[in-house]
Amino acid sequence: MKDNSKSDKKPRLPPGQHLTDRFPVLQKGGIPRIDRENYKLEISGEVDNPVILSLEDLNKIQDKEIVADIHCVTGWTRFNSKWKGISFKKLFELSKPTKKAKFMEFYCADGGFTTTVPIEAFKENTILALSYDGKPIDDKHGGPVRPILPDLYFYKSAKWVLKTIFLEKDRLGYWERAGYSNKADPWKAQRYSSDDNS
Ligand SMILES: Nc1nc2c(c(=O)[nH]1)N[C@H]1C(S)=C(S)[C@@H](COP(=O)(O)O)O[C@H]1N2
Ligand SMILES: [Mo]
Repeated sequence: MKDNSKSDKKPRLPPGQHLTDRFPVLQKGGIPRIDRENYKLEISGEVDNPVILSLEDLNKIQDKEIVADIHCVTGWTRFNSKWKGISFKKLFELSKPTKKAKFMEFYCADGGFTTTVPIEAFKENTILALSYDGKPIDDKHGGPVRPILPDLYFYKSAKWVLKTIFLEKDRLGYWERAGYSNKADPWKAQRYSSDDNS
C-alpha cells in the first residue's frame, strides 16, 4: 500500500474539504446586477499610473487562461474551473505600483464588500477574470469582473469588483472582520482568524 502522507506529491483536495460537481453561489447578501455598458474598473492607491478601464478596454488586454481548483471555506471544492482574463503581471505593468504598495484591496458592488490580499499572492496562476467556461461571467458568479486566486479560500476571489486599490498597510475585509482568516490558505486549513498563526 502506498502511504500518501509520506509521498512528496500534494493531494488534490485540501484538508477538511469535500468535492462537488456543482458550482454553488455564495455571497453575503443579494446579487447585484452591474450594467456592462457603463462599467468601469478603477485601479488606484499606491500606483504611479492610476487607470480607469471599461469592459471593452479590459477585454482587449486579456492574456491568460487558467484551469483552477476552487476551495470555499465552508468546505466545498470544485475542480477544473476554467477562467479567462488578464494576468496580474499585466495589470501591474499597466498601473505601476509604487515601492510602498504591499497589499491589494478589492472593493465590490455588493454594499461595501471588500477583501485584501498581499501582493505576493499574485502568482502565475492568478488572473482578473472576465469569463468563466468560455462565456462572460454571469451576475451570480461575480460578473463582469472578479479576481481568481486559486491558492486562497474562495472568499479572497471577490465578485463584482469595482476598484482594485493598492495599499501600504493591510485592511481587513468583510469576511475577515467577521472572524475568517486573513491568510486563508486552504492547504493549512486557515479558516478562522485563530488559525492565522499556523
Ligand atoms: N463581492 C463579494 N465577493 C465574494 C463574496 C461576497 O459576499 N461578496 N463571497 C465570497 C465567498 S465566501 C465565496 S465562496 C465566493 C463564491 O463565489 P461563487 O458564488 O461564484 O461560487 O465568492 C466570494 N466573493
Ligand atoms: Mo466561501
